[in-house]
Amino acid sequence: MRLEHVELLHVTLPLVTPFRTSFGTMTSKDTFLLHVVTDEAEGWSEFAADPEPLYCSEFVAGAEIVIRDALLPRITALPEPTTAALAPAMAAVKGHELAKAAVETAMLDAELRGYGMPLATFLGAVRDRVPAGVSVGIKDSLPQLIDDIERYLEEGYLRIKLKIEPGWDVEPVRAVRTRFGDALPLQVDANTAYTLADAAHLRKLDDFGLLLIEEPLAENNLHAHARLQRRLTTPVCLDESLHNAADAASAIAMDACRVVNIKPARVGGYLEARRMHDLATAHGVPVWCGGMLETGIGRAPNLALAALPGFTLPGDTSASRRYFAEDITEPFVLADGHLPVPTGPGIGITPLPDVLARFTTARYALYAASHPR
Ligand code: OSB
Ligand code: MG
Repeated sequence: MRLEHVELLHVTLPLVTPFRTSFGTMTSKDTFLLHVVTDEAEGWSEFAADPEPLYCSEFVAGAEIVIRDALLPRITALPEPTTAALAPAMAAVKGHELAKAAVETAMLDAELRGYGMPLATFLGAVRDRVPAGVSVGIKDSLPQLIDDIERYLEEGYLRIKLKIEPGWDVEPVRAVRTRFGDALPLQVDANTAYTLADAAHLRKLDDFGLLLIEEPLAENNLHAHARLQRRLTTPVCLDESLHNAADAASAIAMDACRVVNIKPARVGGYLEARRMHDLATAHGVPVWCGGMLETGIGRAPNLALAALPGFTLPGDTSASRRYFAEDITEPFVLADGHLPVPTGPGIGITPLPDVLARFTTARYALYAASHPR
């Protein structure tokens, strides 16, 4: 495989409803797509983070620079840029997992398209559809929260995740349990908003039979999460703190988490995501696929990953219309609470050219081989 061209496309898609978390409010998905052209096939990926480094330290403008100046030069120097060679070639660059994931995923898409192989087949998927959960942002009032959840449940979502923060935690959980009953699969995500001093307060959540509490404490503080887990019966799940499979191994060994959120972008791509899945599954730890409000380009490969056997909990892989009035790909539509795993080669989907053109705010070449075939 020879890399001929890499193009970056800035896209801005309005969200159907503002998404508020403990770290901020998003009203649009502002990011970039990578489009690679090789002598075998073309590939697409989406950078998962946002213009500001609020969820994680990476952000759109920084990722552009690191991809252009640090990652692509290491890849174009390879004699053969097969997907498996990319992470080792990029390893000298510290961190920047989300940027590395964008590079690796576009190349993986192109390589698999060259073989005519779907990503789900490559990863070892055992399902052709995956159960869908939905992540529900912080609202201005409890009635508004209940209304929104009612609508999602009518649409068929099989699991609800509530975003929480200090001042919006026990009461919303209680209101949801009171209205929808104890059988509703329910979990919460704090996005690092608490400290160990809140342990006694978070313990109140133990009364509500939650599937898990996601990333309650500071990013990367496995020790504090282990100490919290000792005081809770609710399983702790880590998101922000796990950057690779080795982090998950440490966290599991320390009992810092009993569930793992796998976001392929956060761990540097689908190859590492599969290793994290294998590691957790070998330890009997359930995993589920997180999301970053991706367009169809980011969602399609997440659905392939979520079809692996260890993904025993519904993920944040929701339908296109939960995020956007119009997606840049054919929309993913909920059927019986599930989304279909793409069956075409590679990630199984490409942007719709007309829609992509309307949502694209800038595009430029990041790399062009001097002597393309
Ligand atoms: O913490 O899981 C998170 C969205 C953006 C950034 C971080 C998170 C989220 C979500 C929504 O919870 C997941 C989704 O529906 O894509
Ligand atoms: Mg999270």
